[in-house]
Formats: sequence, structure tokens, C-alpha cells
Amino acid sequence: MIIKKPADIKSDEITPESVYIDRRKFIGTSAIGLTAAALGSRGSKLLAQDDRQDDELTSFESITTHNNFYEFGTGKGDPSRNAHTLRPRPWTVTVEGAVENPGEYDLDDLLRPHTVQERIYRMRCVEAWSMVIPWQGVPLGDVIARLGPTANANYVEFVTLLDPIQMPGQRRRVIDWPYIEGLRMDEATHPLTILATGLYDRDLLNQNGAPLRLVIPWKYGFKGIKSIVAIRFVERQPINSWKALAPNEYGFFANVNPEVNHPRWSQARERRIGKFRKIRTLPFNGYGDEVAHMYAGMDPRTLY
Ligand SMILES: Nc1nc2c(c(=O)[nH]1)N[C@H]1C(S)=C(S)[C@@H](COP(=O)(O)O)O[C@H]1N2
Ligand SMILES: [Mo]
Repeated sequence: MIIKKPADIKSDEITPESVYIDRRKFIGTSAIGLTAAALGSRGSKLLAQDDRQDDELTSFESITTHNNFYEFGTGKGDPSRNAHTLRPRPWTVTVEGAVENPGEYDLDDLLRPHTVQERIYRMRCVEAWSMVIPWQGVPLGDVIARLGPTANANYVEFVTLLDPIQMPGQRRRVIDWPYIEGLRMDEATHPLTILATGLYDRDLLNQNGAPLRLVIPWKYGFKGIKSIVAIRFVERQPINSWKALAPNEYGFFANVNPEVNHPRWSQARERRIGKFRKIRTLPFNGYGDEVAHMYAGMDPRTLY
């Protein structure tokens, strides 16, 4: 597979947004967080009630040029400029820890038995911007079921590639590399959680976390770790990179919550990339019906 830079992609190679929206009308039930047009009655309720009618797909151009991927620099434009040094194939994922089938898996072997699905999800960054992205990927729960976690596997830890040659941003210690993230087992196996391999019907571009990244739509974007080389089944809660860096600003759970502000700014509203007006941020990023039960009895204010 040839991975091209966004500038080399002709617009007719990308599935246009209108085609996605039409397709959703047919696929219907598998759609999760989508355009008002495809939402039916829930969509019209959203339209009537508030400012959130613009759940329109973010353009391929914006999704691939406005990024956070500190391994390629800390500016939003840095990953799309610098990530050409990453070689996403061949790619090996190490599976280790409390699991029946540990080993070094070629990416294709890890994914082959599983069905790639399309999921249109909202992505909300801590920095109060958001996007609506048509992902392709496999449910992480399917992959985990085949790997066979043992009784001690309470959490799953994910690790990004560590290679300052391919990832020049790692020559500066902005983060204690490699980037690490983690999920509790029920979050990891929740049907909304996917391992993404593509978006807009194309393999992931490097800046979006090629060849494999996590997407957990009810959590802040930083939980969506990119370019994963290891999946570890562990007993204790992993120490994720952002929490290690600033524990008063970033937690382990990082559930989107408009009522818990970041110490330095409000989380009540967000700006969709490509739009001018700000919209209200929803609890659990709008996925509360599907996920809130996992946090029953926990203080939501501690779940930032
Ligand atoms: N390895 C790694 N994964 C990462 C990051 C990073 O810097 N390094 N940034 C995170 C943050 S803060 C966000 S908002 C999302 C951004 O994903 P996108 O650029 O594909 O929109 O990736 C997350 N995954
Ligand atoms: Mo983010």
C-alpha cells in the first residue's frame, strides 16, 4: 500500500462526504454518532433543542492537517509536515502480560480474523476543538477475545513506537517516551472502542497514527494512542503519559465532561474544526447512553 501525503491525494480518490452520508441511511443501525441527516428522529430533536446541529463530517483535509502527535512536533501542523519519516509497513505488535496468546504479531495477522467496520465518531480534544471522523477499524473487544486475557488482566496498556529516527520529535523530551495509554478491561472491550486502521476509506495517514491507533469516542482525544507497537494485559492501572506529565490536568479516565474544567480553561464548549461557532460539549461526548453505566458509583468529577 502506497501512503501518500495529503497534497498528493486527488480529491476523487477520497470518498466524498455526501457518499458517506447516503451510505449511512442504508447502513442505519450500525451508525453511532453521526450527521443530523442520518440520525432520524434523534437528529431532529438535536436540531430543535440546541446548537449542536453541525455533526457534519469534518473534511479529509482538516482531519489530516490539524493533528496532535508530539512524536512529530507539538504544533498542529507539524505531524502532517513531518510524519513522512514513519514506516507503517511492515509493522509488528507485541502482545504480552496476563494473556493466553502472547507473541509478536504481524499487524495483518493480528487483524485478519476480524471484520473491519465503519464508525463515524465525534473526537473531542482536551484543547476544546473537535472533529467528526469516519473511521474504519475493528472492535478492540474482538481482538482481545481472541488474545485471551487471563483472570489477572484488569487493564490493557498500549505503547507507541519508540524510534527517534522515524519519530524525530522523540529527540526532545517533551514526554517521557514512548507514549503510553491504558483502559480498564470493561472500557477496552466496550463495543464502541475500536482499533482504527483507516479513515475516509483509506489507510490511516502517518499523522493520524498509522498503521494502528485506538479510538474511544467518549474520552478526550489523548486516550486515542497512535502507531501502537505493544498491547499489554496488566493487573494494575497503567500510568498514561499525560497523567504522568501533569496529573492535576489529565487523569486516567479522561471521560469527556463539560462540567469539569481543565485547570487553565473551560471544557463546557468546543469548536468543530472547519466551523466558526462553538457548540456545547456533551457529557461522555454524547455517548452517555452507551457508556455511563460503566462509571456508576464513581464520582464523575474524578474521572477527568
Ligand atoms: N502516540 C501519540 N498518540 C497520540 C498523541 C500523541 O501526541 N502521540 N496525541 C493525542 C491527542 S492529544 C489527540 S487529540 C489525538 C489526535 O488525533 P488526530 O491527530 O488523529 O486527530 O491523538 C492522540 N494520540
Ligand atoms: Mo488532544
